[in-house]
Amino acid sequence: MLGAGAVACGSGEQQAADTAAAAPVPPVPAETIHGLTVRDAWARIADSAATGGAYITLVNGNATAVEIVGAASASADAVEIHETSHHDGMAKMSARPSITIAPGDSLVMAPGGLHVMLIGLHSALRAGDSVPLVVQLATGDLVPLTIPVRAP
Ligand SMILES: [Cu+2]
Repeated sequence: MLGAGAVACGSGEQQAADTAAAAPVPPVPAETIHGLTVRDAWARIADSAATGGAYITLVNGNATAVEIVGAASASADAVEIHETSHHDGMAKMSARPSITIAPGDSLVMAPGGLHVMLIGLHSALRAGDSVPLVVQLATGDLVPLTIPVRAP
């Protein structure tokens, strides 16, 4: 994914220390960054060393289209934006190198559809944890998010 290396994967030890005193994470209020309003962000509970999924809704309040070209997280080796499709009863995930949101449109991620794939998690994701995620725009702007972990 473009720019996936922009947020270096720090040592796993440091990550564990940073999250040691995890308090319950309150629901994230909608916030607007670079004209994108972020809603309903959450990450799925995951075992250590597994692949995780996160879901966000982005509303483009800009007068122009916004193109998402990647994402990165300090909690995972790599991040890809995937789309789940179904063929002959089989679910298949494919990476989306970019996604364009027209002015006024929303990008809605949900289980079974578009999602953020967290590849090579550095630690387990438990309810109440949070995951940092930086969404990268074609303009070079970054949308930094803190995503709470919960059960689906
Ligand atoms: Cu996926």
